Amino acid sequence: MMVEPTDPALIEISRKVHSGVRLEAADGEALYATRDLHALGSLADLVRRRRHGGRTFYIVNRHINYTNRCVLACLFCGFRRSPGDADAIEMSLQDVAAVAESAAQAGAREVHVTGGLHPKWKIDRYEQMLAAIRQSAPAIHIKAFTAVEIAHIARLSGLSVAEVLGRLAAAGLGSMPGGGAEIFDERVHAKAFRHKIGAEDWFEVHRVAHGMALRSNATMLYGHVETPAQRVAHMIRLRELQDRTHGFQAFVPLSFVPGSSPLSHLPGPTGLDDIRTVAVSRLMLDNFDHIKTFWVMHTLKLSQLALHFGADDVDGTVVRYEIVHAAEGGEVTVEQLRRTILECGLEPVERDSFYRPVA
Ligand code: V47
Repeated sequence: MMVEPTDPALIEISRKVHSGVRLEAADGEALYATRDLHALGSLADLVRRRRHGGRTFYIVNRHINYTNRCVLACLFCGFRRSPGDADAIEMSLQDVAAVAESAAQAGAREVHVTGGLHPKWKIDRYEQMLAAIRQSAPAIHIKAFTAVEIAHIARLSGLSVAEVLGRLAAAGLGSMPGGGAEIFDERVHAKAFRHKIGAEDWFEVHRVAHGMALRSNATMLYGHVETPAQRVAHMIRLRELQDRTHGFQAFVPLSFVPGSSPLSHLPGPTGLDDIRTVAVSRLMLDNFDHIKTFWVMHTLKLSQLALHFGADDVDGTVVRYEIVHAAEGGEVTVEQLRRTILECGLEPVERDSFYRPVA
């Protein structure tokens, strides 16, 4: 049942959503500003149900973060280590292969492989990593390497993005995660992650990937130094590329965890901000099929709410996640994920890496 808006600013927006008219930046900003949370959630849920009914997706997967060494020093990141640090990690090819093999034995369909920007490794090292996974777990889907890693591999190897993606796809890359987008705004980029590739390069990698029929996701890291207007502008830029390529599968809003990052003095987003961001993204990104509530950051408890505010995907079993040490910790079982979804009155659907239901 629809909740009628009490906030006059939502009345026209509500009309647009009901008749399928695309929202503009000002609408997104009004949705961020409203105190009428029920109407916001109700509109996002309407869009979610139009697309998916009660179907709610999860995947049996495993995240592998192969190194925390990184040439960058993004202010929001507590994961990176410098070469001399005692807790710098570099997983060997055998280690990566062994994790993939044990994931496959435990029923995983996908490994999500990503890491820091290693100062030395060139493309052959990444090809070997993919080949090692292929060999130890032949049936597993390899979703790997953010646009930031791809651009870095291209630069260190003296290759174009298309050449890198072509070679990695030939070695077993199946799709790409959405990381590294952060916030596209140039002022935020200059303040918080100056040396990382900017929006143009991030989009270029995804454009080339989509041109080669590689599907990818898109993220937004929110709750640090950006404004709501900059978040909405970020979503609109994603929507523009999606109009042209239709290569994005899911939007993944990543809730900033201050933890041990250089921005640890910031409070991080509140639960309300998390929920709002899920809902606004569902409403703004009218050409994205899926909105993911990444439970590692949202927690399973908040993810239940997010599933009523526009999200239709909870990622998966994850097992180990090194990039942030969030409250929820590492692994959840399939049973826990299904119970989380069922308790919401929704239907859990185990999916493969392309959102096809698996029996
Ligand atoms: O790009 C870094 C983020 C991203 C912090 O595509 C942080 O399905 C919160 O992209 N607090 C990598 N976030 C992870 C990622 C991802 C995760 C889950 C699913 C998918 C997908 C993609 O992690 C980085 C950065 O934006 N990050 N530090 C932090 N302190």
